[in-house]
Amino acid sequence: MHGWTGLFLRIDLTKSTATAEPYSEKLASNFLGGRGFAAKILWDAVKPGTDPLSAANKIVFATGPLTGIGLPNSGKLVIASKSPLTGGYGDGNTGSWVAVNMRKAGYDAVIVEGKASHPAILHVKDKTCDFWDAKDLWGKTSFEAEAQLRKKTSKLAGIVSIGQAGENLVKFATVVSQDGRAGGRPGMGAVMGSKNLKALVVEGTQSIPLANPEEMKRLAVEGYKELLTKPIYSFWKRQGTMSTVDWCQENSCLPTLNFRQGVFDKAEGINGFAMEKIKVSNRGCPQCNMTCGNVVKDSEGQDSELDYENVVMLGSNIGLGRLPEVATLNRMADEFSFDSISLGNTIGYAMEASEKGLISEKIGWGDFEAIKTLVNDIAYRRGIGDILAEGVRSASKIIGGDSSNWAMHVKGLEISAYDCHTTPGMALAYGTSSIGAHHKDAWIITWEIKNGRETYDDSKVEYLIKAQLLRGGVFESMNVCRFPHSSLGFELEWYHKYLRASTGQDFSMGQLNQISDRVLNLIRAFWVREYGKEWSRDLDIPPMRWFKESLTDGPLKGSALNLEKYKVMLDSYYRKRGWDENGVPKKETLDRLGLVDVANQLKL
Ligand code: PTT
Ligand code: SF4
Repeated sequence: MHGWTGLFLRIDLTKSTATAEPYSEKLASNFLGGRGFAAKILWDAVKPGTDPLSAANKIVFATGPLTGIGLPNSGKLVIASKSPLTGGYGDGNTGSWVAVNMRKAGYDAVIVEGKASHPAILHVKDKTCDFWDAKDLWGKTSFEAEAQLRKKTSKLAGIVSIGQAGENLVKFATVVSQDGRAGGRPGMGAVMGSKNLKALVVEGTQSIPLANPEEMKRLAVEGYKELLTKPIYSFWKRQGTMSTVDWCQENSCLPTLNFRQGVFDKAEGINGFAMEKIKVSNRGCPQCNMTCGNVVKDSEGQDSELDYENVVMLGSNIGLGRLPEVATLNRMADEFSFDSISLGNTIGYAMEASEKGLISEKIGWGDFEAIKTLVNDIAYRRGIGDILAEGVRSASKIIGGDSSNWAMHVKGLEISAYDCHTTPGMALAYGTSSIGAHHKDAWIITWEIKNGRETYDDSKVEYLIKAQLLRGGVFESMNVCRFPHSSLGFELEWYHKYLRASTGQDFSMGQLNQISDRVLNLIRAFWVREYGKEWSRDLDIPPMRWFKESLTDGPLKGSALNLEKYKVMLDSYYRKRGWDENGVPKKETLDRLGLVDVANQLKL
């Protein structure tokens, strides 16, 4: 095989064993890599009904045929598992040297199962594998853990780790690397914690088998040069994703006070230009020349790496308009290994519950000291923090009142940073995303606003499906960062050339879309299998706040989504995907994609 190493590394933490397992060329060409591999491995190996925090669950660290090759933005790692937050398929895609080193160690994925008897570090170095004792690191932040481990390894070693949120099984704990990259929103950090796995360290020194290494070298250099010519490149280096704050403010979709307002009176205090005033450097994922991580000095004088989502969810959504304080919360999220989006969303929920007298704790909007205390309480599961550590879906069931209407999640995953009171297409993207409410599969909101935000027509459904196939399947499975294409306009043709030089095969767009369709249908089947009798099309409907309570401020004050029209769009979406009226893939759809065994398991 070229392009793929042809090996997975299976780790059993209970038995402290490591086994290299060859996989077939058919698997590679049917699922490509990254998310495709992860979905297939989890479907096959995780028994239906498995407790996500039990030894029986698996966590997969996966790469693809373009990962780690030294072409633009190829240092990305998929981290996937059955999610303790949602109960369905969960994954995230983070930048990490683990991705590059894993390929250089000769593996395309590391599959971890079982549970270590005491806190452990998994260390993979080319063909050797050790289990290090982690008792000195347990209880430390992810930054401290990585710094300590770095002393024992080479400078270029890849390290991903968890902080106290992961150890204490906070359901939205994520996995952190390089003091500011984080991946696995739906609780992948808690899965690591449940396995007593503090960190994964990978060192690799071999070369990745490529069909045409010389051609790849040439194309990689050309690709990096091409990115420099893109008109938006220099502004991107200045602000990265932070320019989205102003765009959302101008378009009434900035999450504010738990997704109520769409605009924030202190937006200028947290926007890209405010960030530039306190910025000290750029950071980024391996093998990237776009380095979109904005490092600033936070209110405690420490470095914090900012992106749009983090700033808004820990800023406007909780009423905080002072960027250095937002940056402190962002750094705390990374240290504890919280997913910052779910953290900000959950704090917003708690503030509203406090305001409405549903909880006795006093947590005022924008009250920085109270927020810091709450963040610590969630990390250590103290008092109300213990309830909030379960995520807003579970918390709303305990806290009650009408709070399930404004617990802002889909399928248990907290909504990321776009208010959809006035964007039905983006609401549908959240409703049908493959991990719960995340924008990674389809960020169609800018297109939607440009092309008529008020409509519920089929063109939106078609555009959404196209975006999901490209972003959620193709990019996640080739496994490279999508920003060169989605944000700078780096043409898709480059990826065809890269795939050819890597694998020796020509993948047409049609073939890539078919792989993507297969992967996304398999993920859908995973949800249906895990939810069983609880599965319902209602799970594809965003929270009632967007339908029943209109925007409370800004030029679009008074606007809300129409539930009946949303449901018509959802029906159309199902038909176009080849799913039945409950959103379950039809037998003929699965058969067409070569997923006959999946249809059989679902008893279709
Ligand atoms: C991603 C999600 C996002 S999406 C952001 S900001 W974004 C938040 N970042 C967090 C963080 O930081 N620290 C933290 N403790 N929690 C965080 N949670 C949130 O996680 C990220 C970039 C970004 S920045 C985006 S959109 C793109 N996402 C990609 C993707 O999903 N796939 C892909 N092939 N390429 C992508 N490129 C971009 O990568 P999750 P990262 Mg992230 C600090 O992980 O679980 O997918 O959630 O990985 O290395 O930080 O890069 O405006
Ligand atoms: Fe990472 Fe940003 Fe570069 Fe993408 S553009 S690889 S997210 S630093």
